[in-house]
Amino acid sequence: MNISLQKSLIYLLLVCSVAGDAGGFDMLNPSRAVHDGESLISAGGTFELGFFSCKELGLESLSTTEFSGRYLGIWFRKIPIKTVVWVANRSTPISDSSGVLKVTDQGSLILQVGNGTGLVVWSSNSTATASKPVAQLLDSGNLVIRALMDGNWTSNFIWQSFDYPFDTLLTGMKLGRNRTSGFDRYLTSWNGDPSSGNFTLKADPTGYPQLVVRQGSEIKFSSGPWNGVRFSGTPYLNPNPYYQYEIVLNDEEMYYHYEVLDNTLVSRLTLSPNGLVQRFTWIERTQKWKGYLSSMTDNCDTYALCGAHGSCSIHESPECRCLEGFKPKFPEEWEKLDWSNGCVRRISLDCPTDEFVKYSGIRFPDSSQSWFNKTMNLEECKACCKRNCSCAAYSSLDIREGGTGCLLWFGDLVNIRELDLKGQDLFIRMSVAESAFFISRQRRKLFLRLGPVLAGLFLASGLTATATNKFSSENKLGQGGYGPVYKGVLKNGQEIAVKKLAANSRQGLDEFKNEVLYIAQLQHRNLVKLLGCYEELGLQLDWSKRFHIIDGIARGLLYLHQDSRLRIIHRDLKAGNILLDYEMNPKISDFGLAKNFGEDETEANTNRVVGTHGYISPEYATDGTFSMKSDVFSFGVLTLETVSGHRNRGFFHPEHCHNLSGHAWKLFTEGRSLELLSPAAGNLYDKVEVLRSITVGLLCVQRSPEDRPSMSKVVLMLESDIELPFPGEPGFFNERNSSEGSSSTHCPSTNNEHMVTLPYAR
Ligand SMILES: *[C@@H]1O[C@H](CO)[C@@H](O)[C@H](O)[C@H]1NC(C)=O
Ligand SMILES: *[C@@H]1O[C@H](CO)[C@@H](O)[C@H](O)[C@H]1NC(C)=O
Ligand SMILES: *[C@@H]1O[C@H](CO)[C@@H](O)[C@H](O)[C@H]1NC(C)=O
Ligand SMILES: *[C@@H]1O[C@H](CO)[C@@H](O)[C@H](O)[C@H]1NC(C)=O
Ligand SMILES: *[C@@H]1O[C@H](CO)[C@@H](O)[C@H](O)[C@H]1NC(C)=O
Ligand SMILES: *[C@@H]1O[C@H](CO)[C@@H](O)[C@H](O)[C@H]1NC(C)=O
Ligand SMILES: *[C@@H]1O[C@H](CO)[C@@H](O)[C@H](O)[C@H]1NC(C)=O
Ligand SMILES: *[C@@H]1O[C@H](CO)[C@@H](O)[C@H](O)[C@H]1NC(C)=O
Ligand SMILES: *[C@@H]1O[C@H](CO)[C@@H](O)[C@H](O)[C@H]1NC(C)=O
Ligand SMILES: CC(=O)N[C@H]1CO[C@H](CO)[C@@H](O)[C@@H]1O
Repeated sequence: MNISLQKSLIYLLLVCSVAGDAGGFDMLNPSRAVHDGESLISAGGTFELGFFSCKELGLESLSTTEFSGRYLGIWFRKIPIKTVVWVANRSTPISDSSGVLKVTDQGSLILQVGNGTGLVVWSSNSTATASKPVAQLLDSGNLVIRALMDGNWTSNFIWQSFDYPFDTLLTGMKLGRNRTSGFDRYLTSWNGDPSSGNFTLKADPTGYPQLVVRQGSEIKFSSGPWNGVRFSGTPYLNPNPYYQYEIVLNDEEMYYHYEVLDNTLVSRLTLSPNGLVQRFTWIERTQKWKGYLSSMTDNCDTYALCGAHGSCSIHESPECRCLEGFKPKFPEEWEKLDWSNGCVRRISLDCPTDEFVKYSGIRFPDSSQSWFNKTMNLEECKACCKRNCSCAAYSSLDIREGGTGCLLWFGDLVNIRELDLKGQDLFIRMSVAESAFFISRQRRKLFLRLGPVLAGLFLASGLTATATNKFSSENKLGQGGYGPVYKGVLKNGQEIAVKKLAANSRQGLDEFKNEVLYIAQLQHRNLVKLLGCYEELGLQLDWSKRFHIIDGIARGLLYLHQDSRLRIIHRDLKAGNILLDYEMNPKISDFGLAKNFGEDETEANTNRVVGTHGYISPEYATDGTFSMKSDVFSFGVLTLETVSGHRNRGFFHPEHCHNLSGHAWKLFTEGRSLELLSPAAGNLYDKVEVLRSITVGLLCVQRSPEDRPSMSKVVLMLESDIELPFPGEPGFFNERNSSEGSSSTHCPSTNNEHMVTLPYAR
């Protein structure tokens, strides 16, 4: 009895001395197990492996049974707050202290109850290829199994706990996958106790690598793609002297890892029970873990808070806006702060002609639907994106060395936020029309004039190519900065110069468009006049946009005539005075000639007729009498122009010499009104709407002012289905008795002074 007591005393002392000695017991072999109450300690004394219960972890929210269940785990040995970094049987705690960890002869670690005789609650399921397996707890916190081969340790581990992470990533662990086998290492949150919670942190294998937190299958956080220095959405994670981190991406593997540079620093990255990715460092002085950073710094870190094509900014309230060039998909929802359905394009894409617009200082969109190439440069990248109509955006892959590689996004762009830093630029696909609004961001209020827009369409429908004889070399006038300039002749004899942007002139495109916009804006007799912009600015004005413009002008005019406190007659309504904003909303401008009317005044007289040919009513031109009905006349002309895409003045038809209004009336009386519609308006149009618009246009250009409707009637006729009167002959309608089929030269030519002018010169 005395002897056995002494024996157990010695045994206890041994255990104690081993536990107290940092250099001690770090290995297991088939003949040496770890019982509950014993532990393995890594050689440098940094980590300890043993049994624990939640009671020891200072967790508060647990039931008593969970409190007392025993787990096999690894924790920081030198840190007084027990911080577990790995657990073997996280979902099956042992109810008593009979657990034993053993290495089998086959090289597998097993955790067995009943003091090594009962149920195996956990197994590493590994098998050694060589004899004499041992398990060792390394100073990195990695529990490994190795085998002895000819007296030497095999260099490869048969198994390692680092391959089966818990909720903590330590230096040297890999978060990611083997691309050959698909074997994935990721973090799973605690669930209050060590059993698996609902959150995972994975290196996303689809597209270009990013870190993604999911709750179940739903994404909660995305770091944004790796950019060679950091993740796009973590601008605060700059290179620092404490630790280095990177994404490793090669044919074999894709993973995130980090290394602590100062080995006196104790640091860990964890996925918290509520799904936050947090880095902690141990502060010796305060004896506490200090949160170094977290995946959630503010609301904008909530995944896809603003929906597709939305952008989050913490400097705005509310946080969400649509990216420039986009508008809320469901404005009412958006107003009520429900941003989940995101934003859609203001002007839809038209793939082969699309352009790209640069967005700076933003977190890149989720890259799960992306494609990358490490060697392409940015130009090749753009070309690649442009070729594939489903490519939504592109950027450099790696921001170092001025940017290398290529990253392409497909599908919706989600999870964009504004960042307070310069850096990566994202180039988003935009229709040419939309991109025009980005050309000079400093000129925020940029409007297009209806005239050039219509003219652009007019030319885009093939006229330029024929006018220049398909850009033949004998018509080449010279070589401009952006490409060749050709001489052309329009069918009415008008000579024009056509600047063709060379396909390979990538650098000039912005300047070219800028010039086009400038000329479109600045119309002065001494400046080169823009006749149209062939294809490059081929704004697609479909029928619904045309009707939107007609109706908008009608409402604007109604406001001037009736709704505003002063009755105003514009007197110079024409396409050149209609400004279009980015949504093609028309705005009547240039009130230089406008005149106020008193309540009872309906008509006035002037000695000097001002205004623009083609839009002036007969009574104003001949008698100098103007009234609201003269504006109505001009509106009628505008309507016919918008429908047809032709200007009234200088209108040419091979078969007759009517003006546009005459031509429209002719078609109307022959029941062929739909032929007036511009082919550029597309095939999808509301026939009734087109016919009503043409009829309203004709009613407005009638010779006698009394026959023309008021603007309130016009709005009513456009917007309702009331019966329309039959329009009479348009003012100035005169068939100059030319014989049918005569050539254009027989038609009296229009004034030459405006020859090389914008079709809608002011
Ligand atoms: C557990 O097993 C070991 C031998 O493997 C033995 O020495 C020890 O006494 C046993 N303990 C209990 C409580 O049965
Ligand atoms: C080991 O294999 C068994 C049986 O296939 C399985 O139930 C158990 O989950 C595996 N253990 C681990 C840690 O993979
Ligand atoms: C074992 O290690 C010794 C000494 O490093 C070396 O000479 C020997 O070649 C090794 N044996 C094997 C099989 O690697
Ligand atoms: C990836 O998996 C394959 C197949 O299982 C294996 O041969 C290879 O060694 C693994 N690569 C790494 C880096 O672990
Ligand atoms: C995990 O998700 C399930 C179902 O989605 C839910 O019932 C459960 O409460 C969640 N658990 C936690 C810890 O959030
Ligand atoms: C990446 O781009 C380079 C250069 O354009 C090309 O040679 C290479 O084939 C591309 N690689 C892939 C995987 O597409
Ligand atoms: C465009 O890219 C997507 C994604 O890489 C691909 O599936 C599709 O086939 C490509 N389309 C064309 C026309 O190249
Ligand atoms: C129609 O043509 C005549 C003759 O060229 C012209 O005087 C008149 O202004 C034109 N009508 C309109 C509405 O422009
Ligand atoms: C056309 O000519 C005929 C006679 O040839 C004449 O009666 C008619 O008035 C002319 N029409 C116009 C609009 O001048
Ligand atoms: C037998 C059993 O349920 N073992 C579980 C122990 O915990 C691990 C997770 O760490 C599970 O994968 C095992 O299934």
